[in-house]
Amino acid sequence: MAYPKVLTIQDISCVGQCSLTVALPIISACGVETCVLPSAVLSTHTAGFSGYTFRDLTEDMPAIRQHWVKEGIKFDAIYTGYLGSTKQIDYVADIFADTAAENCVKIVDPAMADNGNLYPGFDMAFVEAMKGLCAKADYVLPNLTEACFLTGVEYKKTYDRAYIDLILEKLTALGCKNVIFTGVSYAPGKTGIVVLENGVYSYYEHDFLPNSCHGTGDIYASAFVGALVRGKSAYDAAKIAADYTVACIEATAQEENHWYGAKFEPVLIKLIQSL
Ligand code: PXL
Repeated sequence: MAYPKVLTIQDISCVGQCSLTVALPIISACGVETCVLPSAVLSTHTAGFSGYTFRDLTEDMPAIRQHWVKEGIKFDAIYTGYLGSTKQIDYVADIFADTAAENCVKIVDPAMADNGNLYPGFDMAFVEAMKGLCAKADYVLPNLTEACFLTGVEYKKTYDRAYIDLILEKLTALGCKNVIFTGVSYAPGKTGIVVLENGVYSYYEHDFLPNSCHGTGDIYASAFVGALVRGKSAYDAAKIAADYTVACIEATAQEENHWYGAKFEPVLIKLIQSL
């Protein structure tokens, strides 16, 4: 892909350094044309702010898709993040079906949960619908909580390789083709990414940073998508995205007032140089 065209579908949280305000600059910085479909507009993200506004854009999605079909617009990659409603998942499936170029890579981040809990506003009906979308993707990028909700495996804070293998087996049974499993820790002070590609397991381990901040899942997924469409292997893209996310967290350390997101902009150059 000389100059790939990527579509990313997720919300705009106007303030909060997550979803589209992270995905658009990061994927663009990877040298890739980045098209967006906002699933909702919120005044802030929902993790830690209260009283945020939420404008659901579900009913705009079919007309947007139809216009793209009429214009003959196709995407080389489609990456979905936070989706605002169960119905949106059906509409995203229509977008997959109608706007994917030949060999389009579909990446689904089932952004719906963290730290053992669903985000506000999500329920098990959403989880059920998300299972179907994951089965349509080439790559899914769950964290441990999301993987547990998708598979019905109990969420645990301490675990071993057998526990992760069980989750991977169940994700594969759901129809997930390749899994980029984030935040998997096998040793104190360490965390990492499990990559299951074509049934082959690999693991990239790095230091665990205690000052983890909100929005790093979106930073990670965006950097992974950018690196993947730039031709990196899934493992290399997973590693590049992990190193970049660590740099973002380090750039945000010692900033008590910056709890709502990670300062990803000053270290974008590191991501660009790693491509
Ligand atoms: O980072 C995931 C995310 C995206 N969008 C919104 C969110 C969250 C996580 O809480 O609230 C609106």
